Amino acid sequence: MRVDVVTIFPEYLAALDLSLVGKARASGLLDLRVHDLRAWTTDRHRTVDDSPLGGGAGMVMRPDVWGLAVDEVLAGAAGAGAGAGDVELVVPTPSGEVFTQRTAERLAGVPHVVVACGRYEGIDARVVEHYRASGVRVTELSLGDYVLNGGEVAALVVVEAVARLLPGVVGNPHSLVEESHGVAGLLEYPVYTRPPSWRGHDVPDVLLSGHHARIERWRRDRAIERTAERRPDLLRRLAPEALDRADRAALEAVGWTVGPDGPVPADPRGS
Ligand code: JBK
Repeated sequence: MRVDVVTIFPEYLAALDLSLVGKARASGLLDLRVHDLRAWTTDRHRTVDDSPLGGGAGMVMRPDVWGLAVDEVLAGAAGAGAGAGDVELVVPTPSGEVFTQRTAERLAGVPHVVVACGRYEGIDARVVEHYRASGVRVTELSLGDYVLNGGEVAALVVVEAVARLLPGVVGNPHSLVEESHGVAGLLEYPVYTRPPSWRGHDVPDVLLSGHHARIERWRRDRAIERTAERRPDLLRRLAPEALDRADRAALEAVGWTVGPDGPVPADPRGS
């Protein structure tokens, strides 16, 4: 898979030389290239922004500079054999759709991803409009409802989340299916290692019992409990068919019941 990141802070992406992503790059599974947007400026001051038309605070990134950059990055990969339908332009922005594990899974199947990192108040809206109109798939993504100074952190998040899904990047594919936000739609159960007693806190006995069916049940109960407490939004999305009798008992124990559309709080006055 090829990923191009365009930013005015290429050094920000240095973390992608490390760890699993660094290994994926070294082994050739991930062809990641980071570009300095200012390489496409044409003036002496290498200007990438201008004041917002219509007034208002801050600065907006210029469409002409972004157009030259994205054109060239798209052409570079097309020359390397990727077709126009194989590319997706990702633009991190607080007004984008929320980036989830489903987004990462989808992007892991795209041969070429270009991430355009905006700064200031964002990129002139015509850039997204132009590439969409020219047939490029464009996705505006948000990490969540908080303010960052630019898209670079989101680019790091997207590249890490996607790269670890590429075949051969994560050593044990089992660790890809059991984790939080996997197919089960539940948060992960709590995990423990040795020593079995630490500062007066003991590892739950069942985990030392060697009884695999009981361990599995205990873990699923804890996952249900945690999800109810921390992420009721995820719990509501579970399909009733996915919940067995023991799951329903675990839900009842934390004040939930299973309605025709899935789990809902048992107390009708509750949230
Ligand atoms: C935010 O992806 N984001 O969430 C993001 C990108 C650029 C600026 C931002 O404030 N939140």
